[in-house]
Amino acid sequence: MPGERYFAVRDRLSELLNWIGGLAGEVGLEPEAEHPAPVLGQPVLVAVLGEVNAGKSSLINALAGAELCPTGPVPLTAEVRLYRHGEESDRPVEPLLIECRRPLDYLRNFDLLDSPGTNARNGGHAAILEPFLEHADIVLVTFTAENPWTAATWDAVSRLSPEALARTALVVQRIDLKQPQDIPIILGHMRDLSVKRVGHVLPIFPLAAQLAFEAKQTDPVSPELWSASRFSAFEHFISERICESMERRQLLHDAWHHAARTLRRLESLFDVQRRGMEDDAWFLSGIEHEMESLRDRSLEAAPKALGAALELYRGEVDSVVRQLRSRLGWWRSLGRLFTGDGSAAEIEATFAARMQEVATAFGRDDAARLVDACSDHWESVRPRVKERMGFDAGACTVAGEARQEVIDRFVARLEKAVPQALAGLRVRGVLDPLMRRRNASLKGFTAIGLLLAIAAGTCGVLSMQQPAVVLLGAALAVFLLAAVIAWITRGRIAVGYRDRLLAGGATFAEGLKSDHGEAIRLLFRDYSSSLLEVRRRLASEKAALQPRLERSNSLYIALKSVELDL
Ligand SMILES: Nc1nc2c(ncn2[C@@H]2O[C@H](COP(=O)(O)OP(=O)(O)OP(=O)(O)O)[C@@H](O)[C@H]2O)c(=O)[nH]1
Ligand SMILES: [Mg+2]
Repeated sequence: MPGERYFAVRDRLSELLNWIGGLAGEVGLEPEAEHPAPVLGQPVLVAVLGEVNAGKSSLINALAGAELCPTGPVPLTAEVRLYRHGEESDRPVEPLLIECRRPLDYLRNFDLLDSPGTNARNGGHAAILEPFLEHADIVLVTFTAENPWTAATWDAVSRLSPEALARTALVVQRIDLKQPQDIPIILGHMRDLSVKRVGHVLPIFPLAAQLAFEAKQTDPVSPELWSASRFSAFEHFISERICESMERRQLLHDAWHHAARTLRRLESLFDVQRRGMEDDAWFLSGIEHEMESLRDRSLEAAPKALGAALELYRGEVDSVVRQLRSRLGWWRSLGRLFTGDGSAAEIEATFAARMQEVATAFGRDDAARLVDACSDHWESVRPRVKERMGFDAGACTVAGEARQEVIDRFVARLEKAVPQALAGLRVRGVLDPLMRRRNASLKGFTAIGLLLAIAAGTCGVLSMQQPAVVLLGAALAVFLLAAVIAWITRGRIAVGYRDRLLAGGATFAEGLKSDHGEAIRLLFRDYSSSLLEVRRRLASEKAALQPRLERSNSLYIALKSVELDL
């Protein structure tokens, strides 16, 4: 196909323009109104004119290598026919102008314009032809070897503008009908006429289009027919015209510069985006740092916060000791001498349960306080993210609906620490020996008192008045002594137990300390996941930018390689 070199560069360039346009569209790069993308796909227009029956349609068929136009010895082409690529159709555009679409590859690059003869009866087509001749890339004026001096065609050549003439070549058709020695004479004659009509010699090609057509139909192309058609020099001329056409070259240069400018704009856009992302990452790490320092401050304040747990602990100790005191009352103690005493275990169990409650209550308050601090901080983060990155960072992951769950997790973590903290107090089994000793002495006194009372009763029955009174007095004295001892030991046991428990307060708080710290860390880990959406966005922006940068780099390299072919 003539002009293959030009079409190859054009196609490569138009492919690159498409890719660059696609990338620009993807990243929302606005097209510059003052620099519209040049249209490269415009096919080369070859217009053919000449006398009726000169072989114009045959010339077009030979160029396309396909039977596009009807040909024959009688006048056949009655209107201007523009052959273009597309689904097969013949559409009258105006009277005497038909647009003929054919699905032929050759027509992707060439628009071929066939015309009725310059001397055809209906001369109306001349006006239709004129604008095409002015804009055609190549104008081919066809003569026959039998009669190359036809006046109507030479008149048409004379009427061409200087611009059109610069793109015009003369074709002497059916050269196969002439003897080789006649050809130089015909050409000489043509040259003289050209000088006479247009002031200079136009390019002249003697050829036999029908033979060229036939040669192209054979596979492989028949060298005898091809050489006899003398089409080779003619197609070479068309190629040169296309490749050297100033307009076409300018179009390629414009397209190349357009592509290069769009790539430069893309690169600077990517550069701005990259720097924006770096700033965003810096901004994000600033917020992470704020979260970490809030966590560290909370960890530093943790011992002070545990002071509140200590207060609760003391309150609970007082209440447990009160319960112990009431259990050690005289009558209740006396009653248990006969039923058995499980008070020590019960009090210890109560104490353990109360400590669990202490941990729960403290955990709830402390977690609520920390969640509020996080929530306040997040409310200061959200507008900053919106302003800097242009989207809403969403809700705080430890506040709102998640609040209760976060508090429960915090509390559960502290509650888990209670058995360990209690074990550290070493108060288990402390009460039991004291209670046993007290009960044993109370039992002894009660037994002696009862024996004395029984003896007094016996003496009374035996009418031994005096000893009965003495024994009863002794029994009462023993009971009184037992009551005094019960009262004293109750106070001692209660005070001793209280002191022991109070002394363990710090140990209890210490036992909670590491789990409390861990609970704070976990709460802040949950809080830091509030930034997940922001991190995800930034990561996806980065991930999208990298392949775009690579695409733009490879497009730049491809564009550079096309520059060498321009
Ligand atoms: N010997 C010979 N005959 C040719 C050649 N090319 C065309 N012809 C014949 O010339 C006659 C006219 O050819 P067309 O291509 O129809 O000519 P045209 O200029 O399109 O004719 P109109 O459309 O009627 O004006 C036909 O009979 C062709 O067979 C050629 O290279 N050699
Ligand atoms: Mg014709």
